[in-house]
Amino acid sequence: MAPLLYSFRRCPYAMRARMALAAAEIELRLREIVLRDKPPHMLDLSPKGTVPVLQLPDGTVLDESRDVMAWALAQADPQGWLAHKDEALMDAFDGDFKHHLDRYKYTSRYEDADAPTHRAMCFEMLQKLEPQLAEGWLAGDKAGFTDVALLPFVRQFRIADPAWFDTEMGLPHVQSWLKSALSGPVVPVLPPPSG
Ligand SMILES: N[C@@H](CCC(=O)N[C@@H](CS)C(=O)NCC(=O)O)C(=O)O
Repeated sequence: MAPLLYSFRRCPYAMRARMALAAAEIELRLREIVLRDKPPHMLDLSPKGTVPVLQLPDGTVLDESRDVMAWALAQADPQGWLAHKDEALMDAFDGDFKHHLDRYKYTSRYEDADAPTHRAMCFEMLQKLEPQLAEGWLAGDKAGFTDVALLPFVRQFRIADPAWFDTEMGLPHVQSWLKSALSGPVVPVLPPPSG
């Protein structure tokens, strides 16, 4: 039986998992969920209640997106993504960047959040990536694990204010990095920019 993936279409963690699973050409049983109505079976597998959750045929459950990516690419890594895996950078984006991104994008959900301040914090982190992206991807001219892990968050950052991102932000390497990922074919195509 094929592995079972619980996913939420717009979740950046689920996106990175889906991209690695697609790159590895893993056949899946895909269950897209709604976060406010989580399937009991998903919660049985992983009571913490976050997506993605992958159940392997032997019953093993992976409920951290980077573990799902690593498992998928251990099965097949035709594009050599495992050659570049920067844990510290991924920690920074899963932590600080995501923290500020949520407060920039969903400001009204947070008391005292100030969108320009949180955008500036995200911008600072992207500014540090700009020189590293001169050849197209974080580790040179080929995409890697870290690119795939970070890009869904950068996609969301753009969606919060596409006009600002496209015309005022600057950072041309960051912009073309996201464009390459959105258009494929190096990275399996991210969903269209709709939220
Ligand atoms: N560290 C987890 C984070 C996953 C996560 O936080 N996913 C969000 C959706 S983007 C979630 O499921 N949140 C639960 C909820 O909103 O109820 C991972 O990397 O898989």
